[in-house]
Amino acid sequence: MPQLEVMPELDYQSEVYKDAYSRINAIVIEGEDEAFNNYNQLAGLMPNNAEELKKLAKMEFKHKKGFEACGKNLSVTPDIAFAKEFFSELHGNFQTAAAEGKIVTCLLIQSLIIECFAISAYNIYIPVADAFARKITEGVVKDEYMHLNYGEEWLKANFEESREELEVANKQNLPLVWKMLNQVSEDAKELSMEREALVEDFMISYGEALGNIGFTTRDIMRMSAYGLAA
Ligand code: Y39
Ligand code: FE
Ligand code: FE
Ligand code: FE
Repeated sequence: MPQLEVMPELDYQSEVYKDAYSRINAIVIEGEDEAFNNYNQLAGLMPNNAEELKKLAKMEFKHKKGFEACGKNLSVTPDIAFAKEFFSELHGNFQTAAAEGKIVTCLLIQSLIIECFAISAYNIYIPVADAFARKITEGVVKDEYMHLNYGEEWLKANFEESREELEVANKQNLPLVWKMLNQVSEDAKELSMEREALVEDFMISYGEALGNIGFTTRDIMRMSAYGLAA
């Protein structure tokens, strides 16, 4: 990864670092809050899986608390208004799908796209985080792999009847990820998180997930191409 090459010492107390952190930390806190709400909403849509989904929601709530502590530890006030705007389109798409009872679309948005986004961001953040945040993020990322696995398993078990909806939902939502990454890449860079490393890690996790649920390599290539233009 490019970020493992020699880089200038990070000053976690500098104004530039803290300014960037106020947005990245807010995105993570708001993202965890979205995830908490999304899994609780999915529990309502999937009564047979409600118990498990509520457990995932509880984990997301704990993550949110952990990242709030990371901001406090650096004396940073998270810019939550910025973060709400950042998630608004993805949030809207999830809400529309949930209102229509489209479980497959909701799972693709939360358990594949958002979880892969989280996994890539946390993996890239851990080596450059302050000691306090690193410990918290290491604990969180383990949970995110479980959440991704939950979505993969359900979609794999229901692959044939889900694939068409998955293709449509991918086409609609994957471009939003690139838009979001582009919006945040300058701030991420201030934290020593390189855009290319984030993209690479995301694509690996997302592509693997699509493969695990039953898509062919050819499908994955075609589906991954959406959004590259964004
Ligand atoms: O499932 C989860 O816990 C996901 C909500 C959390 C998403 C976190 C979003 C991270 C994006 C940060 C981008 C920084 C470069
Ligand atoms: Fe929400
Ligand atoms: Fe989480
Ligand atoms: Fe999660």
